Amino acid sequence: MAEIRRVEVLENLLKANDYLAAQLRQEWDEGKTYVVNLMSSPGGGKTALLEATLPRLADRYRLLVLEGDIETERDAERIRALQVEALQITTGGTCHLESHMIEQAWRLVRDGPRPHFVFIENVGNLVCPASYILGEHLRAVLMSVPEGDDKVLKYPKVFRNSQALLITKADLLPYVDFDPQRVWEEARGLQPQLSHWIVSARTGEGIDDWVRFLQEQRDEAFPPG
Ligand SMILES: Nc1nc2c(ncn2[C@@H]2O[C@H](COP(=O)(O)OP(=O)(O)O)[C@@H](O)[C@H]2O)c(=O)[nH]1
Ligand SMILES: [Mg+2]
Repeated sequence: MAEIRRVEVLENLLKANDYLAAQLRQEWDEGKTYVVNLMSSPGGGKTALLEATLPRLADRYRLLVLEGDIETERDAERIRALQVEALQITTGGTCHLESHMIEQAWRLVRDGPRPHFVFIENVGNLVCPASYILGEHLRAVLMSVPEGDDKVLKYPKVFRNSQALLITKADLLPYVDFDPQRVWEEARGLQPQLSHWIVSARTGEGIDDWVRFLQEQRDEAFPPG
C-alpha cells in the first residue's frame, strides 16, 4: 500500500512539474526565446561547451544562462567572465533541475528584454534530469570521451528523451579507447530522431556546426521577419 502511495505522490509531482513547464514554454514562445537544456555526467563538459558556444552567438543574440548545481556559484562565474548574464540555481542537494526552480530564476529577468537564447546547464547527472522537462525547446545530452563508450544503454532514458547528442572532448580520442560510432549507433537505436556532433571545446572542433544548428533551430521555431 505504501508503495502505491509513493508512486501516486511521484506521479503528481511530475504532473505539477510538467504543468509549470508548459506555462514557461508558452511564455518563451511568446517572447521568441529559444531554450536549450544541457545534460551530462559531472565533468562531461557542459560549462566548457557553453564557453565555446556563447562567444559565437553573442554578437547577434541576447543570451542568458541558468546554471544548475547542488552548491556554489562556480559555473555562473565562468559564464559571467564571458560578459554573458548568468543566474546560478543551487538546488541544495536535489540531483536535477525542476520547473519551479527555473521559474524562480526566470522571474528575476522576465520583465527585462527577452533573451533570444536561454541555456540551462542541468545538474551533472545522467539519471534524474532525464525525468524532468523544463519547458525547453531542445534537450541536448553530452557524453565525454573519457567517460567510456558503453554508457548509452546503461542510462537509456536521457538519450531517449533528447533531440541532440554531443560527444565532447574529441581532442582526447587519440588517448582513450572510445568508439564514437558505437555511442552514436546505440543512441540512434533508442532515439531515431537524434542529431549528433563530435566536438571539442578545447580545439573548437565541431563547435561551428553545433552553433549553426542552434541558429537554424531557433529560426525554425521563430521564423525571422
Ligand atoms: N581535453 C578537454 N578537456 C575538456 C573539454 N571540455 C571540458 N574539458 C575539461 O573537463 C573538465 C570538466 O569540464 P566542465 O565544462 O566543467 O564540465 P561540466 O561539469 O559538465 O560543466 C574540466 O577540467 C575541463 O577543462 C575538451 O573539449 N577537451
Ligand atoms: Mg558545469
